Amino acid sequence: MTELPDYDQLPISPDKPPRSAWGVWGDDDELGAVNLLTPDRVLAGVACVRKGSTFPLNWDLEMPDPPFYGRGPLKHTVVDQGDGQDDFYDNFYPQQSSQWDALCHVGHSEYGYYNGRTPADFTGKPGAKNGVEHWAKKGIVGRGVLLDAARHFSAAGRPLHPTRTTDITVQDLRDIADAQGVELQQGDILLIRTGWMEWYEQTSPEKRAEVARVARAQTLEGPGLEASEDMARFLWNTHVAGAATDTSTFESWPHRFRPGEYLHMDVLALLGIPIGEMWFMESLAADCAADGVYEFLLTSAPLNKVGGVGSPPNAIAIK
Ligand code: UVW
Repeated sequence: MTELPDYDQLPISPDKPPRSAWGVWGDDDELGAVNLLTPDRVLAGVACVRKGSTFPLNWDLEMPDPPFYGRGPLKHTVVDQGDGQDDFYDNFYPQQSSQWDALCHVGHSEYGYYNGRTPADFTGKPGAKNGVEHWAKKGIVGRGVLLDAARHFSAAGRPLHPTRTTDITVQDLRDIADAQGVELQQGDILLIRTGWMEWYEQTSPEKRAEVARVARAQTLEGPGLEASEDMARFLWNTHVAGAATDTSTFESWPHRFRPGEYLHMDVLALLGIPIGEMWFMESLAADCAADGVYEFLLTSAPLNKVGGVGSPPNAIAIK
């Protein structure tokens, strides 16, 4: 197991930003917490495979529909080549549906992007920094753990409301893990289900159009992780290799785009922990509720695109 500094010992040297993990894996590192996916973590994931059930975690590529945050709808063309069919995509936003946010997605307002990169480094061409291809070339494989906040809060008689701002706190995560009888380990890939996607799938086209409108105006309300230093400390000290939710964002909505209150800055940019959004967890969560087992092998093969800012996770949970 890699020895890592505690959150309150960060940074590792005074020339790095406060509360940052910059330099922990080297000044040129572009993997961030994916470095924690060592062979022993792959084996820890494999040890969770007991019944051969598979749970793909990508949502439909066309969902949400309409898209959020100014991202465009995917255009898919099938071409008859005479001897068979080909197809191609236009207007493909890799962050429009299920996604990993790469380390070049969001920077800290004062200090910039993970390990001191700047937008000039994000050319999408050879030599680009912090792109998703680094995770693609390594492969994201390890033990996954689901914390089903939606079921937990419902059972407690206070269901999470899909269109109301609700912070899932560190204490909530600890309580859910305790209730589920699962313990987080260094290098885990953490999935948190709020039930937002279950709700979205049942809404009308009119409601979906309205949700997209308010998301664009940054006035969308919804549940998610509490954006706080406490949460950043928890994610770092747990030493997760990545964390994902089933919502259109990671933290609760609306965002407060300020350091210390915006996990994209504090977790992605400063700590180098991959953030996943809109992961499809419904079948997995139903199975976990049925058999009481919340750990699994998780594999994810992001797009191998130089300088990619995000990617469908192409993730599968295997139990
Ligand atoms: C938001 O938090 C707006 O989502 P994304 O990471 O997809 O930009």
